[in-house]
Amino acid sequence: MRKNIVAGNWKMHKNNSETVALLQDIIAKNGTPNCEVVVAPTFVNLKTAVDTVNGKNITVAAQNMHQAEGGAYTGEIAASMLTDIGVNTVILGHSERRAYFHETDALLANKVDTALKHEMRVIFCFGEELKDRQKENHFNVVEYQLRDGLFHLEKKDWKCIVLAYEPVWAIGTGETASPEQAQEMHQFIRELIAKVYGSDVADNVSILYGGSVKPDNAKEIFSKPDVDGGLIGGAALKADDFLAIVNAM
Ligand code: G2H
Repeated sequence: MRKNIVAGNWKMHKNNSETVALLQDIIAKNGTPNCEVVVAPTFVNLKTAVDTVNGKNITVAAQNMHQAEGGAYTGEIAASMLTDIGVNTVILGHSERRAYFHETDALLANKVDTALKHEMRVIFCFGEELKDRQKENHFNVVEYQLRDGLFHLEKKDWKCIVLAYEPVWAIGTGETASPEQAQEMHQFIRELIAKVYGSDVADNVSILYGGSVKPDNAKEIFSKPDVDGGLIGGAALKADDFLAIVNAM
């Protein structure tokens, strides 16, 4: 049975003391959620976050990592550095990484391989841009992102993969895909995975929706049968908003 997950992607927000304060607020107000709760602070605050949530049933994830094992890559972070501090989940392929840091599907396939080699779980993001949807090419775009980024994997690898469909036109814009648009795409993705890997893999992979999820729209989006949770940006930066979304699951 697949897992429900609500993950907060903090992007480049919150310094060290703010990270502790937000986590303590989340811990204090968190009840017994019906899903796994994940937070992804910035690299410099990951160790602090791991120590703060220790024993509190909150997973700490990284927002990115480098594909190499180590070496002369100034400014980068290796998988082994993450696992060494207790971070075993990594977000890869976020549209901001693709757009501003030129991350291609081929590069992401490499990063996925490195993460899996280190027995990490990958939250793999993908999604079409507005122009793709306007040309009604969104299913094709998503299919190719998945084929090029993930479909080289073996069936056994999929237990370490979580998918996050994030239509770029809905990210940080206040515009959200309608619950029907989210369901339509999530169903398409699950059927595609079933075709390539079989229904056992498709039925067990969690598919999160991301893009302007807020306390007031989360419940309806999460009520759709193929939406297994969310990747939350702006609304993950306040404990009350984030937990309202967690509790909508
Ligand atoms: C999409 C999402 C989190 P927001 O980037 O990954 O951000 O909820 O602010 O649109």
